[in-house]
Amino acid sequence: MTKKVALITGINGQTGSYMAELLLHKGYEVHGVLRRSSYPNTQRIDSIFDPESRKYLHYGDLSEGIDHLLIDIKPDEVYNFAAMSHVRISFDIPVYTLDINAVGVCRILEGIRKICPHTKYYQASSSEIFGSTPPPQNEDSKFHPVSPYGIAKQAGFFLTKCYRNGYNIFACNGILMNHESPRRGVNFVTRKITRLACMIKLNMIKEITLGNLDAKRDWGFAGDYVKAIYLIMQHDKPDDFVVSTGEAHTVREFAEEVFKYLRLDLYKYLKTDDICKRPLEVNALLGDSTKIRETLGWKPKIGFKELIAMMVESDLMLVAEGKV
Ligand code: GDR
Repeated sequence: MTKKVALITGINGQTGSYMAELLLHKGYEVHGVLRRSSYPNTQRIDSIFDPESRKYLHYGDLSEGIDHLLIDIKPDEVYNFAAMSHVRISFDIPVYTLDINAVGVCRILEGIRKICPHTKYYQASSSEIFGSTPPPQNEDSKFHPVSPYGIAKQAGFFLTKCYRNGYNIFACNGILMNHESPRRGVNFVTRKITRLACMIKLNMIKEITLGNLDAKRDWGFAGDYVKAIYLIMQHDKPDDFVVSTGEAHTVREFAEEVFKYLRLDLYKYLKTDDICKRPLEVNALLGDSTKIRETLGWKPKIGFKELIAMMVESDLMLVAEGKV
């Protein structure tokens, strides 16, 4: 049997790297798109793509599109995780964010339409599109994005639907709530907290500065969420699904739990600064993922406390070894 071929944009990001591992495990030939950087940016995938298999990694950028790769690789499935993924930074660079997160989606979908219309497409949509809509949020909830990031992701969502309905392309949206792991980037709040708390524990720093402590998020494990994405792409029809744990906590609760795990008193070290806040905030995200649970039989395995334990244990090691 010939292997299925997958192309993952943003393969070196947190979710891209877990997706690559899952698809390799399932026997796919996995190709990835990365942006060129003068500093090594493949740490998350170095263990799965040895120097020999580097022929599966390709330089690319959604500002240009990936038509050359669609032509050369002819993927059965494209997973689009490439994005300017930081919500606060999207207020600093809104035009770039819209170009990559919205127009970039259109560039890929146009490529698929013209070059390989039978290729399936997964769009990493985001719960950020619910914005100010009160929780719980599901597929029928209104989209009220409040950040350039959320607005761009909403455009990506509707472009995906447009190409599905207008051109019969197997194009799906996964509307994922926040998903975390030991591989999370260090400027997202969960990893910022676990990393800095471990540095405090090891007497390397004396304080941690955060922004809005009252925001609520539905935090799941990225490793569980890529299994949901895989099921979405293997479903008998293209569709859109909310992926979430159904449990929300405040940033304060997350930080308290991390410090408790490390036997530290958070309030001896915590500072807040408006510089870590956004001009507009999404106050509360709590997903209702009944649709994917009932239609595709997905459910998350890792809960809130297990996720924290996993991230803290990993950061204790990395910080002690001077690797982060
Ligand atoms: P989010 O994740 O914006 O929800 O987007 P992030 O971890 O950045 O923020 C979560 C909440 O924490 C508050 N917060 C802080 N955030 C950061 N980054 N740094 C701080 O110091 C800090 N203090 C408080 C934020 O205000 C916010 O309320 C993530 C990204 O992965 C997106 O790409 C993805 O689409 C969504 O999750 C779902």
